[in-house]
Amino acid sequence: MAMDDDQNGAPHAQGTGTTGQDPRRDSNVALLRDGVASYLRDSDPEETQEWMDSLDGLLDEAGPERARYLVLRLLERATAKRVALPPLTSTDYVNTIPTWMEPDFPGDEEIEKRYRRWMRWNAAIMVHRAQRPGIGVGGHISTYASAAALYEVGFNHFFRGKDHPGGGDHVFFQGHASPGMYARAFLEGRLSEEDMDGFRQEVTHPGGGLPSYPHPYGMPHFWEFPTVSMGLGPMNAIYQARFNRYLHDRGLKDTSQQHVWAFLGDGEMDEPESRGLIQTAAVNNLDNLTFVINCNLQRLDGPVRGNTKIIQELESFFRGAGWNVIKVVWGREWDRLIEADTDGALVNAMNTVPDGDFQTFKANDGAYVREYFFNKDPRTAELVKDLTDDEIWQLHRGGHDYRKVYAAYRRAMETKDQPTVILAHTIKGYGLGHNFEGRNATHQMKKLSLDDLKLFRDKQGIPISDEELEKDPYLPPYYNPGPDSEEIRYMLERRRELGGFLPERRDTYEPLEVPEVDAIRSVLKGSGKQEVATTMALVRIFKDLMRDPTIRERLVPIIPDEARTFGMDSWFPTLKIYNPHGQQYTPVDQDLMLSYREATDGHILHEGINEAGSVGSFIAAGTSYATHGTAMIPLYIFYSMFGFQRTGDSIWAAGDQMARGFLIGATAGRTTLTGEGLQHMDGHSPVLSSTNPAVVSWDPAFAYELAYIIRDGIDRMYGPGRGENVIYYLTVYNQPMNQPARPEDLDVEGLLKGIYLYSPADRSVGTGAETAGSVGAAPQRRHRATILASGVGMGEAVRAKQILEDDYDVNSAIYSVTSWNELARDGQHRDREALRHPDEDAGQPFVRTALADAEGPVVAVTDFSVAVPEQIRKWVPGDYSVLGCDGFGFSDTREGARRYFNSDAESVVVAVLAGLARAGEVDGEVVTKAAERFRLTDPTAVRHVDAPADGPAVATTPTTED
Ligand SMILES: Cc1ncc(C[n+]2csc(CCOP(=O)(O)OP(=O)(O)O)c2C)c(N)n1
Ligand SMILES: [Mg+2]
Repeated sequence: MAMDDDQNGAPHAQGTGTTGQDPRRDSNVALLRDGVASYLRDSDPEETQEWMDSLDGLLDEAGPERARYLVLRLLERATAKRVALPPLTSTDYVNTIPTWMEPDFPGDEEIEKRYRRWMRWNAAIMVHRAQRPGIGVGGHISTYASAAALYEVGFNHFFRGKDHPGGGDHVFFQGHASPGMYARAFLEGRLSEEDMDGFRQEVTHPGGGLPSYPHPYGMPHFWEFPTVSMGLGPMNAIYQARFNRYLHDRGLKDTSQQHVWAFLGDGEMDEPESRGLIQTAAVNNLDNLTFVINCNLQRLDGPVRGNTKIIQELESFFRGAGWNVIKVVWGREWDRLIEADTDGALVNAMNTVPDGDFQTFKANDGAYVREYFFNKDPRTAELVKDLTDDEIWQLHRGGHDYRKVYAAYRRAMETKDQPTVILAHTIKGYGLGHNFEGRNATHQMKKLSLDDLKLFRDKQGIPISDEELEKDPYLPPYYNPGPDSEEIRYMLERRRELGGFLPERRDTYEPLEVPEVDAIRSVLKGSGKQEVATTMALVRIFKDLMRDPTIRERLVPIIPDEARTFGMDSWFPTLKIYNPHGQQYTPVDQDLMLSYREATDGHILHEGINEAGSVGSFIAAGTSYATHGTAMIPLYIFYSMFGFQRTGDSIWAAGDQMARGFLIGATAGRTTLTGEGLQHMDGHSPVLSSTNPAVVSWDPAFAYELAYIIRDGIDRMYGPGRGENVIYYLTVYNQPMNQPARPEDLDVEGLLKGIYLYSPADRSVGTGAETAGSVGAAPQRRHRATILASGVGMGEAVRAKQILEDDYDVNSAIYSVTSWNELARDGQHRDREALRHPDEDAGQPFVRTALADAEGPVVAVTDFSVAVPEQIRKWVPGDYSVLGCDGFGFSDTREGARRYFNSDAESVVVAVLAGLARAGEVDGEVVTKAAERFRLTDPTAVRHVDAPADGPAVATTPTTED
């Protein structure tokens, strides 16, 4: 297509270049540096041409390498002179910190090297011994072997322990490197040989064993952060660092000297969670965060990027996101060669060799490296002509060089306003000998042959004799010269100076006094004529609780861009949204009461559309009682469909880390969202939440139930004398309803255990606006039935009771089930106790006791899957049937959806009648007729039968749409 010069002519397009061609038609000119210059007006075309000509001349005379050098130097100079240039996202495959800028290494390298080798040995021997006959539980050797120097520089010179006056650092250890941390603790005297031999035998090893990976739950005074589910560590480290800032900015704790370190694998960086939130760290200027990525170029099966270069890829990625990137590619032995590489041939080779080849080099020998790396270019061959093959083999990678690693860490600590990532080039299986180093299978190798052991011992200089190794090749000895040796004394002194051992987890904090439930006035008295959904009630409850200054101070609302959906936007102007930069713009709604307010000391963590990061914040806040000794109460509210289903693994990690707090699955249920449809209709989150042992799930029907559950939850988590590691999951709905007042004779114990009698069979229950709750004695009927209901199922139960009473001669009792899951857990627990101690009375499951007086058939109704109430079947007396909502959700009215799933009042009525028929109390005909009357198979019938429509939405009704 011809270009219309008048309309599209680029303003800069003066001059015709050396070719005389119109530059607008020469893409090589117009798109110089990805279009960077294409929009600029050229104020002096002649001068421009002179510069261009000199570059062309240089290219002709000195070649592209020299031209490249000069252009890069110009860029460097321009940046130094504060000329605003777009950044380069990638640099040469060399160390970012030039040798001349390296600080002196402050430690004793020789001593540190000796005990680092002992750690490598002990870590590998621990795993090897765990493979002994009869145990065979394995472990990983090669990961730590490749990362030992990265950790040791940290342990000896950077990581601050819990006794450090600044409060101590938070270190996320790479999961599969755990043997190295145990090996260090062994040399430090924190673990015994016996402990080491208990690796991966947590319940069968006498006195308890060591967990495979960093699991705070399994080793609560050692591990602080669970990391082994790849991708969670990087993400959670970012949110830990941000939360540390949040605590500081809110004036709750001085965290200015607490650094967050995350040790990660290069393969791990493939996980979307590893990379997907790095912008958060840059946007928040988290210079209290350092990622150390161990780039051994391998993952489990083989190379991370065989054909290209993972370090270069990660450099561009992190730089692009605004991080400070430090590459530690080559050890000090290369310095001299790089210096001698005057024409850039060596750097060119480094730049162009793909990772797969670098891996292969290290699985061979010096001669191979000479042949396939240096000899590819006569200029690089020349560089090493005086080196022996052995000396070529001794050209180390940067991640194994203390000095280079130290320089990078120092720089990271000194960097301001940016998080730092250190990309350290290493060898997987380093130091383990030829059968391990760089081999594709090395990740999975758990055992060393006798020959491997001897070679490994020699390489690491371990003073253990051949005889000792030969004695029992399954049990080669550990090496520990004891606390009096020079090395161990040095090592302990380093830790003492840095504030104590790591990893270490502590959990001492000041408990919180929780206001009594009567402080939650607004919901206990019922909603009167107003219709209020439980989502809205929840917001009111927390508002009431926040009248208590401690609760207000400690509550951390976490919201992934749904505050308006849940009616929480009223918190914006009062609690404010946390932003380390405050609010530098004028909010568009500044004149409104509910203006969008950001502040440096804001309470709300507004995470954007980002459930994964929200759980990261939830974990950081919910473990603050341990990581900071400051109890905080995270309140993370989300679309229930995007909770457990989307971020279940993170919530699992929260349990492992013993987080405490509230997860609120809002707009819950499979029928309540009237129109939102398939991707929003959650019918199964309680099934998913039931699988997480840390999670206590609740499906309350009424606002007053919520008040009791939440108040007791805070007390269980942080109250004096309590301190349970529980995460509360509450499903709340957007369906407006009349909220009854707290019944006078409320069975609080039952409510908090999962079930209580809401409406006895001999009482009537109101369904209208003014009559919600019990309305007096019911007329005596011939039959009895029992209905169990939770959540919005309660509305259907109440309506069913009325129909049964009016039309079918049945008095029914309604039990409110606040937690099917807890009832089931209690039942399972008692059954198990009975199995284990047949001679003892394990007691009755609570649900069986609670239903001891239940009469007639029992029908359960829920807006969730049938599987939820089915959990308690075993302990429900008599005839039990369950109505729930299974299958995909869809968009339609609530009534239509409930008829479709058969979870509505009419379906409950028919289920009760069927139960009565099975008991011989009514004729089968009655059931058939009722089913016909209500047209149970026909969702369109709800338009014609007497289904109540929801009242008009009132001001307090949350919207149903995002
Ligand atoms: C989410 C997840 N997927 C898979 C694994 C299994 N796994 C454990 S280690 C590993 C390879 C790790 O490679 P890398 O991150 O490069 O670490 P390295 O051992 O090389 O340092 C894999 C796939 C896991 N732990 N977590
Ligand atoms: Mg790797």
